[in-house]
Amino acid sequence: AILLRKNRRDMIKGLYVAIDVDYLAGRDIPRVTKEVLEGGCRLVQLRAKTASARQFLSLALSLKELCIEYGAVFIVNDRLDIALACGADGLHLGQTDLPLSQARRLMPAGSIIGISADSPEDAASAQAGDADYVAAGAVFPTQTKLDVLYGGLSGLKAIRQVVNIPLVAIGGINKSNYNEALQAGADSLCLISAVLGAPDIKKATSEFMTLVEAEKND
Ligand code: TZP
Ligand code: MG
Repeated sequence: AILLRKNRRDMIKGLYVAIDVDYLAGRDIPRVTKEVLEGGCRLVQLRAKTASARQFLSLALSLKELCIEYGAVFIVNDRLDIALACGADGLHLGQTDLPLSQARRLMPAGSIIGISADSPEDAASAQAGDADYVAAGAVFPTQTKLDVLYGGLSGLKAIRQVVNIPLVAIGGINKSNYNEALQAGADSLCLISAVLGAPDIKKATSEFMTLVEAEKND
């Protein structure tokens, strides 16, 4: 699980796809993940809000295996126990999940820990607490997470002002607006529906990879 390849913060850039088990209800999750990896994404999160621990772990083990095969970073959402049990590269926590300090203490050295920030204050304290990245959203209106706070592009910019660790933009990002999130200072774009809702997931992933790459070389 320990990432020796390079600085763990350098891996939080470009396309980040969250494999949302509820969004994908009934679909073959490892198969969908393989398409995302085939499309070139190298940063993957597993979100399973309603799965049992057993179901979550079983999926996490499969996805971790696939990510190893493709050289991708694998992050588990919410659950430190599942992250540890599957040997994930990292853990993503929200403001009501385990505190960052406890997660840092319990995850293996070198693990990635990302924090969702609802405000510049949250973001600054995540950075002060040694988070590896901060996620800000929802940057655009989204149907995927109904209880999410809407920070908008202005919320993203306000958070960019106070942190220098990698910044992940999330929420409603698609082909027509991704550029605004990058312009606002996001290092990485975390997508669910724009990729997983596409008729051809591999193709949608590779198109986003191309867009994000092109932006970096500007
Ligand atoms: N957190 C903030 S918005 C969001 C999450 C998990 C949903 C993102 O999904 P989509 O489909 O990319 O808007
Ligand atoms: Mg959470």
